[in-house]
Amino acid sequence: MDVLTGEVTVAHPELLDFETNPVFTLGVLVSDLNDATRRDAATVTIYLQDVNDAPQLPGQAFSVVDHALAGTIVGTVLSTDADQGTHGDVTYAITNGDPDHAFAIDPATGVITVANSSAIDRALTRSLF
Ligand SMILES: [Ca+2]
Ligand SMILES: [Ca+2]
Repeated sequence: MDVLTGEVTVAHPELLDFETNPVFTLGVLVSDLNDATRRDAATVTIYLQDVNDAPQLPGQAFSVVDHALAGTIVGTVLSTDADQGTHGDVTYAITNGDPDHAFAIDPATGVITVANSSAIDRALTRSLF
């Protein structure tokens, strides 16, 4: 806070995290520059406005048996999102690495299933020869 103008600015942005602490209550003192005994104090409340944080997706590994039937559950991708409410909603998609659509991912739950059993076999064949 500027001593003369009273302007409140952000000094340490890393401390402003809505998910950690959404409200700051500051004790503020005003003093007469010529006579510090003439003063008043009050609390100033600062409410952080939530911003939509990006979800975090750590790398994960699953295994599935060869010749697994379509519909077999391979695993559930786990992600985190710091936000509450609709800003915490996420959707999943497979974007590459599966040209034959051997697998499917549930966009809402992150559950990966076998979508095309023969595509898994083809992929194995390709990698063997
Ligand atoms: Ca947030
Ligand atoms: Ca979010």
